[in-house]
Amino acid sequence: MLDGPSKPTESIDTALSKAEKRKLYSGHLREPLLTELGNDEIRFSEDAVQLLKFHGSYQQNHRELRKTDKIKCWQMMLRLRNPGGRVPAQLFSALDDLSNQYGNGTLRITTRQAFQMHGIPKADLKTVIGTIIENLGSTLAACGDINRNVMAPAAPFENNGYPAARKLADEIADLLSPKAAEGSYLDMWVDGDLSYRFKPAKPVKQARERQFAEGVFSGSKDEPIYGDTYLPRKFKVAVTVSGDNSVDLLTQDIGLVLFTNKNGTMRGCNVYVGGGLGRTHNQDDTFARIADPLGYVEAENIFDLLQSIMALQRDHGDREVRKHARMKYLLHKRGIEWFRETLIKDYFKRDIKKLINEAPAKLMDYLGWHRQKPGLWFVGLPFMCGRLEGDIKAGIRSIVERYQLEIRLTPNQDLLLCNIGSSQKSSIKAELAELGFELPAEVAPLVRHALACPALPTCGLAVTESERILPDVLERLESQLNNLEIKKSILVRMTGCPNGCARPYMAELGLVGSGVNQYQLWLGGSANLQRLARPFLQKMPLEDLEATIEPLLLSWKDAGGRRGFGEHITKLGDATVQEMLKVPG
Ligand code: SRM
Ligand code: SF4
Repeated sequence: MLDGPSKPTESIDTALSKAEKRKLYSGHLREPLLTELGNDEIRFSEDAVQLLKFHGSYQQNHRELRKTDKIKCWQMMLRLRNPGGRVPAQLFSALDDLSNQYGNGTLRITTRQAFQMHGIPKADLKTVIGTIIENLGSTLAACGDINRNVMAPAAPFENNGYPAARKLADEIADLLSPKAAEGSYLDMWVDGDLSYRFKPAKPVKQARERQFAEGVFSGSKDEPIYGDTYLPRKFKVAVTVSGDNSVDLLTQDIGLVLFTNKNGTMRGCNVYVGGGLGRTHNQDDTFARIADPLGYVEAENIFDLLQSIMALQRDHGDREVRKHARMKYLLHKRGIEWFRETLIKDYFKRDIKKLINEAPAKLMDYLGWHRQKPGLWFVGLPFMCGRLEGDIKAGIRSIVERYQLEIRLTPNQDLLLCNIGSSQKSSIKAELAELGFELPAEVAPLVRHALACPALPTCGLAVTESERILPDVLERLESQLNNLEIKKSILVRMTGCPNGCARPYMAELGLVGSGVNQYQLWLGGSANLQRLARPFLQKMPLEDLEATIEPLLLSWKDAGGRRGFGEHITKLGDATVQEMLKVPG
């Protein structure tokens, strides 16, 4: 057994919120979860549910099943952490089996490059998480008030800084991994088998030792960087290379753009802080926000910088009102100058340089065939809303197993098959064609970049549909564009509520659930994800979509040129757009 439950190091503070007390008195995310895991109840208590999130699982009450089956409706959603979206062949086979045997038979690629599975009964949770750990996977810190899955470009390119970005994402995942909670995690799911403990590389290990340094140290010997109450809220980091915005960099708590030396090692990073999208309808003090530029930091200081930023948010983030607890609200309230000064003075204790020039950002998706390096290929396969099921899931598994391929998941909810030898290429091509992936790069343009969150029936926060109706919405928009003879495409994203899981506020056309079959209409994001969209209608019935946007589409067409839809909206100006939106009466 590793790091048993220890007494909280902080004094008992009756002013602490319920959420904070739960963390503080849990023995590092252990109780009452561990006890309840062993009982025969079909569901966990609210206290256990909140801790369960840090272990990568959500308790869900299936929104349709609960009308007919009061027992089976209680099920667990499981989320893995796959830094940079990497899933080894062995893990994929295990996940496929687990989803078939214990889950609802599907696997779902998330917008942060991880796999989720749904429908797992409480009684099977230990078997499922234990099997994931035994097969090179982890669900630790996939959810909860802690650093989440670290994103990085999924493409396995061997040049242009991509290997360094992937390496940095892996290292950050280890760097910001909890210490004592890892003990609780292994105790709970693999009976304390320490052989599954994560093994950070030497530089990460050394940086973790600096978590005890003045400023960064939380005061808790058990959890030096997080402290016994962990972070005020979830925390998200992404890494990319200059010009590649596959990771939606500006929506992250910390976004890093990595630059390399001539030999391909990291030279340093441009750093952005304070992005985040979650909001609540009719509460203007909650909002989507894109990150501010913080500056450029040399490679040797990147780990310390990340630990410093996290410690600053740990100490200054709002722990009273969870709706205001993300780091973006700290940036909004105190400003980037205060943030930079406080960071340098109290935590980082070094200078931060000015940003260096970056190539123009592009939303990369890597669909189709690409040369990985001489003699090796990878192929990007499109998946609608990231859902793998039925024959396609079985077919992908068979290919992955027989050719021992590595999978990489993209933030666009697509899947890359990597490490394909030149001699294997034609047979894999033929097998993929049989599965229906004949020309994987030739996806209808609207479908190619569209995203939707799961929403109904699994998400407890969904107000209305998203994933289940996205195909229909795209078909309708496609035929409208065809009818209007518009040859260009639009970046469409949809969610079943304002939390923003499919990052709709960055889209050129965002649909955000605001009532049953009703959506807030967001317009004006950019195709390369550099600008926030703006809300124009609060409750647009979905059936009115085409009629509502038609005047805008026509004016876009009339304007001609190469300008994207989001760009056109911005050029028109909000007042004109508002006037042009035709609300069917
Ligand atoms: Fe999310 C909560 C699904 C990415 C913002 N998100 C949820 C929950 C767990 C619902 C709940 O709390 O009960 C959803 C589970 C639905 C289900 O049935 O599976 C859920 N979020 C997802 C996923 C699976 C959507 C997808 O289509 O892939 C994504 C999992 C990513 C991962 O692998 O870690 C997912 N969620 C995001 C993103 C996008 C991102 O991270 O790049 C955001 C917006 C960015 C951000 O964090 O600001 C996002 N999810 C939220 C929020 C609002 C957070 C906030 O700051 O207000 C919630 C609600 C909450 O935390 O209280 C939420
Ligand atoms: Fe659920 Fe809302 Fe996230 Fe969609 S955006 S998965 S409805 S929390």
